[in-house]
Amino acid sequence: MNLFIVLLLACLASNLAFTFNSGTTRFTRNRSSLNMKASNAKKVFVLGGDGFCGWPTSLYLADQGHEVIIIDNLSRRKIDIELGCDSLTPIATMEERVRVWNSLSQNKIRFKFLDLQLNYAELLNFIKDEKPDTVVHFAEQRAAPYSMKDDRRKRYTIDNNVSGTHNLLCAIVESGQDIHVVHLGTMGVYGYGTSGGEIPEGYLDVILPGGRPTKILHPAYPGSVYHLTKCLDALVFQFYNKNDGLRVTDLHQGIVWGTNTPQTIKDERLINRFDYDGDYGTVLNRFLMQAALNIPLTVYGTGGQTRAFIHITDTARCIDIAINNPPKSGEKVEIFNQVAETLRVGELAKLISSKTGCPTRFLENPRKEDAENELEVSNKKFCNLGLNPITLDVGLLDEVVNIAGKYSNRCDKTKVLPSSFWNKARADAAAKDEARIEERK
Ligand code: NAD
Ligand code: USQ
Repeated sequence: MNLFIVLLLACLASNLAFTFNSGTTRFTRNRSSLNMKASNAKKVFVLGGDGFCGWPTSLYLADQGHEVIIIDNLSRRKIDIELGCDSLTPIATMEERVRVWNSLSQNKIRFKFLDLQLNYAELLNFIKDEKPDTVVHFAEQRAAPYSMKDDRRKRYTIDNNVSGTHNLLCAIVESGQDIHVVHLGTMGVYGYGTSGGEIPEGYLDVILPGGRPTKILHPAYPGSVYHLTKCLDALVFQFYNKNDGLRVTDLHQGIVWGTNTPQTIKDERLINRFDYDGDYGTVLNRFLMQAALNIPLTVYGTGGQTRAFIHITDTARCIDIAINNPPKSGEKVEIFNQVAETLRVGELAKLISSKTGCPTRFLENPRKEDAENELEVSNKKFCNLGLNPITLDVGLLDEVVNIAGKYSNRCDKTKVLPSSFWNKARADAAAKDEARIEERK
């Protein structure tokens, strides 16, 4: 009887503690879902866990009870040095991040410095020793503008991304273990609305000549060398799935926005990366940072480009859902569209401008891309598995503006305009761009 009362009190206390922590932001989850997840706990490698998506995802997965080991070669930090730029937020060293998290949480994480492209033998041995259930693969050069900067960066992006992905699959086969791979792909593998109508999740039902119905991988329409690497990855997955029965989930993610998550706000030393420069900054976070600093919003071309978006908190949730719902043995590569909504770049600028009073500046587009496009994307699979995606919310936009304002002294304004051009014609057009000439005065 006494034992029963003790257990009852313990349950009540844990629920009360959670109620106290929740209710302040829409990021929070209920306790029963946390307990449910803990019973599914897996050993997870997070490749690229020092990056913008990988770091908050690692913390979220640890909070869900998974055993997390981050693998990263810190190349993104080296590229910051190479570009003479830095995250707007002051990110701690990897050692410090891990130390702080482990001092705050019972769900410890570990870090291993390893280059996926260059250290194949070490990767294989680590997989053999640690025997992960799941490998989440974020570890690629992910900026389209950086991948188009020059021949050196084009070659680096192909070598790093395609070889890294291939090494991972090769090592899993060689280890003889049944490991589920969760890979971050991109909406850009489909092009943006080029096949007409709603973009399905990975596969298309088609009728081949002769009236034969079949299912094919959606045609690839990469718009940069970076996006090309994701199309090549997709073929690598198809091959290893067919040949070796590897279980793979490929997540075609839209543009991620936001900075903080419920885990990264626990301590300033856990803060997430915030890229704002012309190469690595993505459109919505850039506009929010520009609004905070009253830098005219940099709309490329007409602003008629429509893209898919997802908040960083949902990135982490989606990965957890994917980990907990692996394809069964013998099933084909699972493909999810990891997006919350689609938005037009010019409309985003208009919204932020009307909210903050920051003017908009239309720049000659540095990219070779359609000036206007419609985009409709299916995200049914994640929604059916319980995702209730965060959509553009003024409160969350404000939060990003506030963070950008707080660290505005760290902004190097000379890094804001685009400095990578898709081809010579785009570079020449930009050179003549009145707005850029004015900027140089
Ligand atoms: P990021 O550059 O911030 O993080 C990538 C991480 O991978 C970095 O920490 C880097 O050091 C590491 N890395 C790169 N090459 C490596 C290698 N050879 N060995 C070990 N580590 C390596 O990028 P991100 O924004 O966090 O994106 C993560 C993944 O998600 C990428 O694959 C990207 O293509 C995909 N994605 C990102 C977005 C977005 O908006 N950020 C949208 C869709 C898809
Ligand atoms: N754009 C502007 N102004 C800017 C920056 C961008 O108008 O200051 C426009 C671009 O021309 C483009 C769109 O906004 O039409 C999106 O550009 P982006 O830099 O935000 O996104 P992108 O280059 O597509 O790449 C990002 C991530 C990449 C991910 C991809 C998802 O860097 O890793 O794969 O989003 S998606 O776009 O859905 O393919």
